[in-house]
Amino acid sequence: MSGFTLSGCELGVATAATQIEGGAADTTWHRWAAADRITDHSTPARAADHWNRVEQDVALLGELGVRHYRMGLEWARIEPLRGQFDPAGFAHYRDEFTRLRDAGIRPLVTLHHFSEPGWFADAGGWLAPDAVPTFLRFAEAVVSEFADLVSDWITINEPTVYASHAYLWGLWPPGETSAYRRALAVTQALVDAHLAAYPMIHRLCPDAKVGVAHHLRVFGPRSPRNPLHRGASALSRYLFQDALVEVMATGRSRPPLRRPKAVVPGRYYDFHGINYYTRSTVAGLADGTAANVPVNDLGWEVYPRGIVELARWMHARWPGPIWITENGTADAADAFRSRYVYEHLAQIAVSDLPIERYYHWCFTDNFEWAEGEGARFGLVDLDFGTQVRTVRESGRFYADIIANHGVTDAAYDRWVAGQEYPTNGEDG
Ligand code: IFM
Repeated sequence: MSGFTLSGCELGVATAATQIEGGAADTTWHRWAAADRITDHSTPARAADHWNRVEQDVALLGELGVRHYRMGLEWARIEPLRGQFDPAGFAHYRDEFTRLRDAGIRPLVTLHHFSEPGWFADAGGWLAPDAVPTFLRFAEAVVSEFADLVSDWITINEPTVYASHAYLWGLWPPGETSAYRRALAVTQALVDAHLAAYPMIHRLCPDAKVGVAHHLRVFGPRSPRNPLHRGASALSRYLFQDALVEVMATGRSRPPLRRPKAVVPGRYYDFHGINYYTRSTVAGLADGTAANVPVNDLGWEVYPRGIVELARWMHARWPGPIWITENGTADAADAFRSRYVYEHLAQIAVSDLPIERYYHWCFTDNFEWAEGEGARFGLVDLDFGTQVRTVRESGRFYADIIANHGVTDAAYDRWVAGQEYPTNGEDG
């Protein structure tokens, strides 16, 4: 297969507020950077300075022909002090949504994407007894304010990634390690937040489409014949995603997660958001990567079939539209991103699943959390020092796919044919 048509799947790009906006705000991540916890000592105060460049970035989205844009709202900019909402924060995002709408670009808005106001963290973060109502008050204020401009909402981004990085691996604020009970309690709070936000958003915005953006991986045993590896792989998958997806989609308990008392089991999604990047090869409790496989700059295996394997798993259990809310790769040299895009979209093109949208991560290079500025996920190259944006060849390829509703043979020859992935060698 070289060229293909994508029918029924619309293409967009994704971002998150803390990763692109820049500027001063009292968020958990600005504090984390101030404590020098970012690998390359960078800070979200720089990022892509999007806060001051909305006009320029919306124009760039338009140049690329993008019609769907996933973005986040920085909670600390809207509610800088507990219970005190800032009209300037609302006005800024209203201006951004209006510009997007005027340019014919439909926003998909994430309410929680790894970052919270400092005051929320000071009160105990998601472990505080009133964390969920506090988040819901913010969510209600936002949805009421923007219901005329936004109808596509993501409540929570990647709950298990958030809980594990922050409470098990010590990599993200508050930096706890092996705090299993607290990781579980935080995950439960995020579940509760979604299950309460879902009906609330529909009450405020009857035409809304609401879902969670789940980080899903393919899990496989390092040695398929080793029963310990098989068991560890199944357990990892269950704990990382199976139980979580079930509870958030249906409101039913699935140990170790439970249904909140006030929740009636039912359907708590209008679409399934899947953030898909890689496959994990499991030999014990820690995550791993197979040997001699294609990998990106961060060592993540490139495994295109996984995007549809996971969508199929999800749709079979909880039927409904699938939105690939993130898919992309760290490739500073732009040496294999076009092939990555091509191979993942090719899987979607031949599948019989209702994959309605695909948002490429990321629009521009950005602040990649604990990795800082080094991991380059952008279709658009960003010079962080000068803030000059330069569309990469992969960005031109993506624009061509949007324009042609698929990959033409000419585009394949121009952007994909000559690209190969690096491999990771024997050690995995
Ligand atoms: O940058 C992140 C994003 O915030 C959540 N999903 C994975 C991306 C790449 O690591």
